[in-house]
Amino acid sequence: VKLACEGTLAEDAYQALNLQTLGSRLGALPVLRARVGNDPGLWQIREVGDGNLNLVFVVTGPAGGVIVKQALPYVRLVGESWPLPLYRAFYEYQALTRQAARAPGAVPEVFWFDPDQALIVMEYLHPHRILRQKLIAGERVAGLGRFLGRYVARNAFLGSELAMKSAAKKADVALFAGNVDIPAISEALVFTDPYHGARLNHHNPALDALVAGLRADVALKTAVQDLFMAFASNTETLLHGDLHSGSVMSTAEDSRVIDPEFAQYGPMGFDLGMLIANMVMAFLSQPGHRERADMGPYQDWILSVIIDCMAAFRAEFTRLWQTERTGMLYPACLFEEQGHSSDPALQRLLTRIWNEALGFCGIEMHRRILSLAHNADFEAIPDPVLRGRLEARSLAMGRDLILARGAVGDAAALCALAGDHDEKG
Ligand code: SR1
Ligand code: MG
Repeated sequence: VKLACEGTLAEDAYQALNLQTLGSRLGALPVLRARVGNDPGLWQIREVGDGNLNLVFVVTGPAGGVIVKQALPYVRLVGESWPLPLYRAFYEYQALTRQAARAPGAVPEVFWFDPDQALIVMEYLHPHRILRQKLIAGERVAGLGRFLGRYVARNAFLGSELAMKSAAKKADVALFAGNVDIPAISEALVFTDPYHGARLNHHNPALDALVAGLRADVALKTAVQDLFMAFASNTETLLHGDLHSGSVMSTAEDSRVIDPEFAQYGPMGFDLGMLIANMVMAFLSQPGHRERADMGPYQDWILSVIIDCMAAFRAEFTRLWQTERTGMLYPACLFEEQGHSSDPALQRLLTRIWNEALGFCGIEMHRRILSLAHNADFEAIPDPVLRGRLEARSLAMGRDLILARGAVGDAAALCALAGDHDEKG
């Protein structure tokens, strides 16, 4: 499966690229020659992967730049003791092409895919930076909430049988069902490990008593498993699957979503919940990153992103419901064509998505503190005492969301709850 360009690498067997070999191995590829420059000797190559799994190279030269992303045969964060199949790059490529069609302009353009080398050449987003870094630095991004809400709504709706023909959607569910090992990471790290003493877990010792309480909380663990069952069994749409603030790149006014290698079919509320959780954790962690005088306005801006995101999600989902409901679900023949409004059905569906999103949000707020993969929002706070206090707030709010999310009616109520859990609140 190679895209609209000629050429191949000299060898078929997989080899991980490095700074020394990239130029000679990819130097003949027309896509790089056209977009970077004809002479690999003039290319500047940097490895910038700060995620947990892959190699990511920025390759620039006289003609411009590209990103070369290559999967490693193991989890980078852990090492070779945790093997991970290279075929995941195929699913990332498949997800990127679907998302580009469903939310035009929202993801980097893909120029080349090589399944043997598990390698994707894509658009170099510049001067974009990882959103999480911007949130830690206190930088604003215009239009962020609207962009994210629209991206999630379009992918949720257009990847489901609300819009897709059932045969095409079932074939795609079957295709993505081949991506076994990546969902297994979320199944363990998100839904299981935070709630028992799993081998790779780690947490701030200041949280020991709280953590013991959460792990002994049967009602909490049961509610998490209910949501896990929805995640594992409900194939209603194609998810990004890992939509945190490290999967968004932004300038002051432009954003893109990257890294859909965790793409799988799942419940519509999952991406929304992960995204909101990461914004809430950015909000709660602010006392670790700036002085009180600067903090209030910036925290208000973070909450406004959540409000804008949910407003845009609802508006775009509603617009698509009214104009692109071409699948087998909630068909016009049962509603509009009989003179019945489908709006109550839409509102009921949006309420269910919101409720599930809040539950997934609470779980993400736990797992980033309790299991293997933590986030820099908390980890970059040098004072372990302050960090522990803020992490404890995320654990408490996460528990509220998992167990009492029915009381959180909308984004404003969620933001009020975040305010209640805030250090200064
Ligand atoms: C072992 S991978 C750990 C985490 O990194 C990814 O970004 C996902 O969030 C995953 O859970
Ligand atoms: Mg990632």
